[in-house]
Amino acid sequence: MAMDFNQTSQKIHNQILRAKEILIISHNQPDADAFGSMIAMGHWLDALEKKHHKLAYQPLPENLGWLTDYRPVFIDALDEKNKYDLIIVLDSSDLIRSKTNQIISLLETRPLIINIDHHHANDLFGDLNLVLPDASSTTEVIYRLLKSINFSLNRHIANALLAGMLGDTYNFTNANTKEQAMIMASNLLFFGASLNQASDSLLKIKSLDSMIVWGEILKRIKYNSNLGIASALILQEDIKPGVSETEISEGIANFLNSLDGVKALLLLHQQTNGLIKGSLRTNDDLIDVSKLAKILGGGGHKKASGFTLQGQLVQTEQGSWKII
Ligand SMILES: [Mn+2]
Repeated sequence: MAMDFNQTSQKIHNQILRAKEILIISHNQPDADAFGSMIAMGHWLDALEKKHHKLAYQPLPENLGWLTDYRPVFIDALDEKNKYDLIIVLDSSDLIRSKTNQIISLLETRPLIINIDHHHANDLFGDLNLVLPDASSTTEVIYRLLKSINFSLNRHIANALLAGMLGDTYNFTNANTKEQAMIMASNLLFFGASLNQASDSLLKIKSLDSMIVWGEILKRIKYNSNLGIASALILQEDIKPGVSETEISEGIANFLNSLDGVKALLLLHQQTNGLIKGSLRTNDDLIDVSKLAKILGGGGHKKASGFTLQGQLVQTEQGSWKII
């Protein structure tokens, strides 16, 4: 490894100690790893008595409400009055997905940028880059960082780290689940994290309405047995009030990926704004779905990636679907 992990961790620690005001950012449409990373980082900065804000694109979803404590600022609240001298970007492979470029342009002086991530396509945009493509999640990278500088975890940090890792490993079931992730999980339990609460909050279907939505989507699944590819669609009319679309689409993508015989999964999700969000998943060691996502203008991990297309999903007379 070109990067010396302990040395970079030490440098990050030093820069944080030196900073006066810190902004924590993660990507748009945050998942459990993004939220867990921001929350864990916030607790660490609290322990160091460092003034900081977490920038939010979305409020914490209800199912993660048990994690303490998020207290974000929203992007419209930022202006040139903010004097951040350090930005920590989490779980984002570039500065665009986290909108960091946009935020920097609002500030008078360019702050130092720390990049902590596990995407193999991370373009190392930071002044300091702590990127571990073999880590299950960004919370695992943060866990290793805190361990390397001998920071003693508390229950709140342990819970946030566990939630992120369980989210990205889909409860220890996908290809991200390596020995290191299991060791980390058992250590987090030792520090007081609740495995029950974390896995319940990430996996259980929350309501009868959600279950009915799942039913509609599952009816339309197509499976190509020659290629081992399953595909599914989420239409706007599937979504009932009070049901979280992100939760549904993530849940469906992960669920279908664990189906026997499915080598790869394509999920197309019609959005209200004329866009179609695509998700790709695989558990096959030989398949890298991020290559296809990249061709379609998206990105992500080898095992889980996504892309966005302009268009509308419509059913043909033969019953199949096309994008117009
Ligand atoms: Mn992640």
